[in-house]
Amino acid sequence: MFDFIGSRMQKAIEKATKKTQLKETDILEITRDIKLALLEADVNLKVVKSFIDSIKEKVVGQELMKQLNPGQQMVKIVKEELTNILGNKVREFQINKKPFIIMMTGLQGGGKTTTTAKLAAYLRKKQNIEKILLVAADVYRPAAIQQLISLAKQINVDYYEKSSSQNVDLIVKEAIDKAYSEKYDLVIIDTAGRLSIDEKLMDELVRVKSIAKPNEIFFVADALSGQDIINVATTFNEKLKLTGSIITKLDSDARGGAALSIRYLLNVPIVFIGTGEKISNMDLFYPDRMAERILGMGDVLSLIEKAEEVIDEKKSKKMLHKMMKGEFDLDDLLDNLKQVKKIGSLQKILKFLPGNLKVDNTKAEKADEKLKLFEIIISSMTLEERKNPRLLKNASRKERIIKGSGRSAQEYNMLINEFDQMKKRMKEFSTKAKGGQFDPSNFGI
Ligand SMILES: Nc1nc2c(ncn2[C@@H]2O[C@H](COP(=O)(O)OP(=O)(O)O)[C@@H](O)[C@H]2O)c(=O)[nH]1
Ligand SMILES: [Mg+2]
Repeated sequence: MFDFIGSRMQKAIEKATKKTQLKETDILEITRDIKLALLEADVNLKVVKSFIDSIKEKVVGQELMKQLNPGQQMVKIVKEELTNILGNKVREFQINKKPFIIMMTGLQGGGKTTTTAKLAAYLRKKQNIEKILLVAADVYRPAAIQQLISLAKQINVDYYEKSSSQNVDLIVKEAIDKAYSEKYDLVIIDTAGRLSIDEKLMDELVRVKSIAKPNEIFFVADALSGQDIINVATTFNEKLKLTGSIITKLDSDARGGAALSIRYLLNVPIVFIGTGEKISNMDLFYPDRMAERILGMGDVLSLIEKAEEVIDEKKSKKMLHKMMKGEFDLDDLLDNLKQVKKIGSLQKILKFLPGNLKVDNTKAEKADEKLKLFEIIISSMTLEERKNPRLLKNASRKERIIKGSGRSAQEYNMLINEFDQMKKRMKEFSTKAKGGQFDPSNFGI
């Protein structure tokens, strides 16, 4: 699902993460790509506009261009804003009174009857709700009543139906009376839908609401719906005051954008999503997980968060200053190695990165081994030696460290050589910087 948004969105995101610097034109290009991806997915234009505006606002507000890893920061902003559009936090759903009454509404074929049964099974399992009554209030199509009965039997819950009558008001009233007198825990009313809104249907639903006094009124929206579903939902919301929506058929290759737009436009939270025809194919809706899925970011965000958690910002700034001044020593290197290790191996870090980044596993593995080796050797040095690498040329010190670390002279020399080269590169970098080719404030220093 969402593959269509996915591929385009992921390309935009990939573009962003690869940049070490973000220029204004980059931001325009990336937001344009995101905009196209959303419009292609049939997300409502108003929603897209507001989404793009809030991204731009944040990018400017956080002075992203001046930060370290601006591309990754941008990905983070996109994810946060998408999560916001989708409702931000998961909508808690708790059966807190008896009988708890849920009314299912929506157009015909959207998935009301199927979702009625799914909800019953879900709540029985997750919230230990035992005595459940499904009410067949879609009375105009005998097949619809039969469908509800057969689903109720399949999941082994009670149902209330009256095939002989088309008096919806009476059926609902009798069902609710039964629920109170027989102490049901949960009642779910499956109402009738039409192919489009009509006044008679709306009036009927308003009456059902006043008779049943439901605790929740869900609007069931098919992910396959086009933009028209927004008008339908608006009318349902005006007449019934919806408490939530359920988006069905998200397992299909539906675009989903229109149904998802309902959340933002009407401020009606998405509570559940349907992900298949089977009874168990229903999940609570998590805006953040959905955003991640749409962005196809894999675990990149958790990696960024982890890195933020682990890497002490003050420390890294101090380190950068030291590098610039040519004061970087082996103790600093050890510190750096430890920080990388806290996040995980280089291999793991590379794997976390999104897109089709080709990772040369043997290379990454070798690099990881080297990091480990360096850490071991540096750990065998005294603090004085780490701070003053010149001491390391001393033969007896060298011998002591090699013995203490259990590594070979070759490995020891490799570390010393690489460290020397590292320092040389830092010096070059720093000279360029002082020559005005590099402005440390671009790095937030
Ligand atoms: N793939 C898929 N099909 C679904 C889902 N929810 C419902 N359906 C199918 O959609 C069709 C219409 O569902 P139904 O519950 O009868 O809709 P109603 O007219 O609103 O009651 C049925 O064939 C269902 O099996 C879903 O989440 N995924
Ligand atoms: Mg039905």
